[in-house]
Amino acid sequence: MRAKEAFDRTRALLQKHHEWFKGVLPLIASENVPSPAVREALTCDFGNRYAEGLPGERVYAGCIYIDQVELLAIDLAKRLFKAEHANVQPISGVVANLAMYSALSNPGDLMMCLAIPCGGHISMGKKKFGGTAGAVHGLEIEYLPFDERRMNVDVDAAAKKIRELKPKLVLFGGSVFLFPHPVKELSEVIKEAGAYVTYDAAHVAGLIAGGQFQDPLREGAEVMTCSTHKTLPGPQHGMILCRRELADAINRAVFPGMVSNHHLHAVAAVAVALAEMLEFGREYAAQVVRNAKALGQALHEQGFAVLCPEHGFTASHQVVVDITKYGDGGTLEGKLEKAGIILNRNLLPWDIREGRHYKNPGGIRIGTSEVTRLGMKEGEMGEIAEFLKRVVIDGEALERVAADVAEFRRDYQRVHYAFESATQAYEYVKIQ
Ligand code: DSN
Repeated sequence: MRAKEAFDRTRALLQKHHEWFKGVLPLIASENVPSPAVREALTCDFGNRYAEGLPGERVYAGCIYIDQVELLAIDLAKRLFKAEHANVQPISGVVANLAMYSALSNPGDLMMCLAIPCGGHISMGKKKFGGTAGAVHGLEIEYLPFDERRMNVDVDAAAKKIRELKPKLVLFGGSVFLFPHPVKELSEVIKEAGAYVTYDAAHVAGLIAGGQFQDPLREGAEVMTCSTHKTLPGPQHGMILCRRELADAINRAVFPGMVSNHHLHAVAAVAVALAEMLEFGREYAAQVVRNAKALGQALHEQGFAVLCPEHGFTASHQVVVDITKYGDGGTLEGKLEKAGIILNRNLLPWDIREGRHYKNPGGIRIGTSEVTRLGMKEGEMGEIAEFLKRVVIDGEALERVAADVAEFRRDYQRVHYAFESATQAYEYVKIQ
């Protein structure tokens, strides 16, 4: 392909993606749609600059406004999460975790966290699986015992294992995260064992900020890492909140440890998103959780095996469905995509034991953050459950469902819970 052709094709594909997303149901639990103001910040000139170091101590000129914006982002993060210290420089949640590992531990130390089939994230993984903690920082990993029926850490078994193994770090949180983790219940045990209490809030940061989930920093967590684009509806970026005494170690681990350029346009977008969360976060996060509970109930009534029915399905933005009666998560994910329903396959805690694999696992994971941002409420969750049933249970023609999904989506084109909505949620922005 000639250069100009490739140029035109790339730009056309970007526009096609935007058109496509106007007519689908975005249900991936780790994604969200940012406000137009966040998108505007992402296109600003900060993205072409360098600002190594902390505000006021840069080793580059040209940072007058960049410094002020980063200080605003830090201040907003501290206020929103009631944290003693915030570092807004990690460029992703994985980088935030890696910086935390590097600040608090040495290669060869032991960390306890969730196994990936139980909701752990790849950044917590063992070396033999290529996970960041093991393969990049050289941590030994032991799993926190997990109660599969409750989809949560088994407190008694975990306390016993922590006392026995005396890890250097215990990390709560993960990518399948239905219920608050027992930070309060285990903090003392962890500290007595000589370990740091840490918490990966990538998935639930927006719910924490909105006061609708647990509050890990008040429950004993000493460090909380997160990405800024899941329930927290900002740009793709990362952040670390921690106790004052750990601030220097965290700052040094981030720079010069992990980043040179910390994506200054994303820091600006984080500041905008955090300001919007201060204003609208409580209302938004409450609706996200109400929607997830309503979606769990509606799917259950449609005949789906939604996990944890006896616990109200969820207390977060996610529901997880055991889909094995109808096929595997990988195949169904593909079918649903053709019907305009975008979600992802997910391992269930018992999948590996039962011979399933991460590519074709037994579960699907569904998130309600993005559809909530588009203005959907409990009633619309019933309609989403019906669309899923038409594809998965009834086996209806995918094109027919896709057309109905697109029709349904016509009324949900603007981002809510934001200061202004000058453009539509998925409008392609041209600046040339
Ligand atoms: N693995 C991603 C997810 O939860 O979808 C997050 O990095």
